[in-house]
Amino acid sequence: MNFNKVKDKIKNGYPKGTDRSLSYGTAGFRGPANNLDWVMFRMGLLGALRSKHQHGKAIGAMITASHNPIDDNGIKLIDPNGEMLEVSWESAATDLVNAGDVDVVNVLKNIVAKFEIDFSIPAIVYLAQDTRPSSDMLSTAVRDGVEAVGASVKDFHLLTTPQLHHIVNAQNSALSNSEQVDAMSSSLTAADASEEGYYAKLSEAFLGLLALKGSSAEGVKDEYEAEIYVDGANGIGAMKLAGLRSRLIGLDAKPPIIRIFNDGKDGVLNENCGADYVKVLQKPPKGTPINGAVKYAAFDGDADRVVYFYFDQAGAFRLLDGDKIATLISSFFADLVRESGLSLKIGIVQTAYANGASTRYIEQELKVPVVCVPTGVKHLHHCAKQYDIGIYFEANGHGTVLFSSRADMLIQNILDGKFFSEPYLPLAPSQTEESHGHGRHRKNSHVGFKTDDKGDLLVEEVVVEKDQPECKVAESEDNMQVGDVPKDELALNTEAKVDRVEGFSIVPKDELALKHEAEKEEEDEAVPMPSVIPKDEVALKLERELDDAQKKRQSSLVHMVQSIHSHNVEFFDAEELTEKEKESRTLAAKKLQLASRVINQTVGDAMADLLLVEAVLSLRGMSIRQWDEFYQDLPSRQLKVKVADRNVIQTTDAERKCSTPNGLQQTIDSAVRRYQSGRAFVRPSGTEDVVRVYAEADTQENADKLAGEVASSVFQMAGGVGQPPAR
Ligand code: G16
Repeated sequence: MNFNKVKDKIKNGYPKGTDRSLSYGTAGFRGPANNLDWVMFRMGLLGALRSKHQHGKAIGAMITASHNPIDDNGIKLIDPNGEMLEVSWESAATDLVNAGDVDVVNVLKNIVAKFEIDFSIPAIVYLAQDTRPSSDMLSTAVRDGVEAVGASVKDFHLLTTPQLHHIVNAQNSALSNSEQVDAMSSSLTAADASEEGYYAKLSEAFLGLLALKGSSAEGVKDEYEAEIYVDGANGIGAMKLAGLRSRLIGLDAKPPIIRIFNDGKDGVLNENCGADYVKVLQKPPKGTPINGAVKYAAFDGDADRVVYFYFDQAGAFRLLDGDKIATLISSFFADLVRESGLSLKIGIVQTAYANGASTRYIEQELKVPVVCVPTGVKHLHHCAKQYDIGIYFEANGHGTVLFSSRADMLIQNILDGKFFSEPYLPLAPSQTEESHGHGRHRKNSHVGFKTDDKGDLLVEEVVVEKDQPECKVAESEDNMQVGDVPKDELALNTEAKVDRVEGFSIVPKDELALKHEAEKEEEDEAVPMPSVIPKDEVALKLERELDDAQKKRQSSLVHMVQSIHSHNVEFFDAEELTEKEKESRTLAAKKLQLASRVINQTVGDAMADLLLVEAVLSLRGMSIRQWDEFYQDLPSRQLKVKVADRNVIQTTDAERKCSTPNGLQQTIDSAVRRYQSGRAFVRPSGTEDVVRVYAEADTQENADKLAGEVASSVFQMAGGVGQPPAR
């Protein structure tokens, strides 16, 4: 381990640029671009170490500040499976960035020791950047960091953030041959690990899905608007969407007409445009072409978020944010799961920003469970992995859908003509706490049943994932149901069928006892008196053993039936289905599989999400207005407050309450009580130097007033700087 080059580069190119303490925020390091080169250099070092730690697999480094103004920049590191950097490495990143210049090498050595890194392993970092003017220079700094520890760089230059996530995942997946990086990537090949591979994957699946659109039922009008205007935020998303659009040429499918505005030709990145602007200010972006357009979407600066909007008949702006996208997608998947006859557990993950009306709609109308976690895709993503189909969306439009390997397998079974449920029936995920590293982590496992060759019932525990951050899942059993087969009927039906299943090979008690008795009698005859075990004792022992065995079997059966309840598994034989039923289950499975391929399962992706939403609307013949009618948003308002140190605000309960500064939460509570349907919370941003305030209430006026009151309290009690917020 020779770090001389590192020392030299720090001294002659990348001295530390601040005494302020920085931390790996919601999505990496972010700040004014003119003081970030040294951070980038250090992240290049860390990316190389992470790659060595991951046995030389590619690590991604994306230079972007996403929704932030053009003069900011930042870096997001990407793990080998295409997901965000593992949380346990975030603290290593923070330590490395906060070290004084002379301490950097020591911190590197500590990281090598702590994570037991074999420094001799070759490493590679995949680099990409958004369109910011500072991105070229900062990308060079990352490269210098990577190369200073002898690792190599593959530079993809301009990409959207989700494209780089996809490429990293595809590359590592393809390289791992038989050893899967994870289920979602199992079908990816080396050809997928490129920008072209990304377009090919998305467009093939999207066109395949559109081709399954049936003719509308008689009397049902197809209301789908096949034309959409997309605000590219004057960023990378505009450029890459044009690339994707050129591949959307279908023979059997009619792809939508995509028109791009704010394409960067004459506007400034994120200035009065983009998904964040549209969502936070609840107004259309600058340059929205009103004439003739009926449906719009807006991307953010690195194209990992999308929101929709339109103008109603009175010309009023209507926003369909991440919550609305989540409801559209969930209802689509819930329908398909029902139609496919599969027992797949669907769940939705939201944050405190989710509009109260959306949560109510999902729980009460769609009957899908909702979990609330802190802001940041890393939290939502991990939580969504608990489901067979885990859907997560932040209200700001950042989200995706994750399919478990079990879901992939069951869907494929139907496509292979296997309509019956697998004999393997996992129970709801059980979580056991264990002490690990810096705190409490959860080991996530399924307890399941399967049958062996002889049909004997076996119980097994399958560990799904280790080191998962805490994520509470709603316990309500009713909420867990996707299909609606009455529980009792199903239980009875299942019990009856289970009775018929081979595997309960217990020899009836009496027969065994008799057999034993007979043997003993034979022995008694052969072996005279003294060593004979008294007959009654043997019988009792056998009885006890049989009782135990039977109890175990019974409790397995009870477990199995409970499992069936919670997963709504149907036991049926293929012969019991009519050809029509088989056809409709196959069609649903096809749609599920194609939808799982349209979506980018590594991270929220504006382009992939846009295609999925368009596919859902098209298959359903649904207009944006009809989608908007799912539920009415409660009016809401978001504000930002500048304070001297935003970290004086500490939060709890998935950021819905603040624990410091003292008394702030009580002040918020008493303000909330004064408004009908009032709700409000505050939290420090992880991407900007501000405290964010969110409020909702029965009317827009009340939501605005409540937000204003809360913002004033933050300003007064948390060390506001500059102009106090207007009330
Ligand atoms: C990032 C994260 C999102 C988060 C957003 C705002 O998005 O990926 O999960 O919602 O920042 O975070 P905060 O409120 O902490 O500033 P992006 O699109 O900016 O990378």
